[in-house]
Amino acid sequence: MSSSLYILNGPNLNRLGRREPEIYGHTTLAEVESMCRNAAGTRPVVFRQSAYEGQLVEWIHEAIDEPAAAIVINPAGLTFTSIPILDALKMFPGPIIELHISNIHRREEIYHRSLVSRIATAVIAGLGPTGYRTAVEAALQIVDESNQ
Ligand code: DHK
Repeated sequence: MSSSLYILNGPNLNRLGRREPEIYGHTTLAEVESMCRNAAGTRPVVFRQSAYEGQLVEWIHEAIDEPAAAIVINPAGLTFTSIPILDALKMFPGPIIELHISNIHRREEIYHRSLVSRIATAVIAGLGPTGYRTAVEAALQIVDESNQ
């Protein structure tokens, strides 16, 4: 079985669909997960969400140890504050796609400095929930190209 694609989501993303729909849209996290699994095709997907920094760190360690093929991560508010998430991602050998539903650079200044961008292979921001599909496709393309 091919190695998994980890898709990790941070705080408040469990409320997608009900949370500031003018920013994040009406798509629920369950619908996002379904979109990601469809985009991944036969590639196994681990799709998780947590409000807790340590849980996200432990899932990144799981991806490191598997090893997973790639990580797509929307750290949400932890993007801008979490050294532990950055440090964990530094240990992951595969591609890391940082994803934000909104264009964080067009929002309040507090959302402008991502710690995760210091290690991410690529950053996708502002495509709305469909950005997840783009992130999955990009991650798997990088994986496929590296295996050629
Ligand atoms: C989601 C959040 O919860 C915010 O804290 C980020 C990100 C933006 C998003 O656009 O997906 O700043």
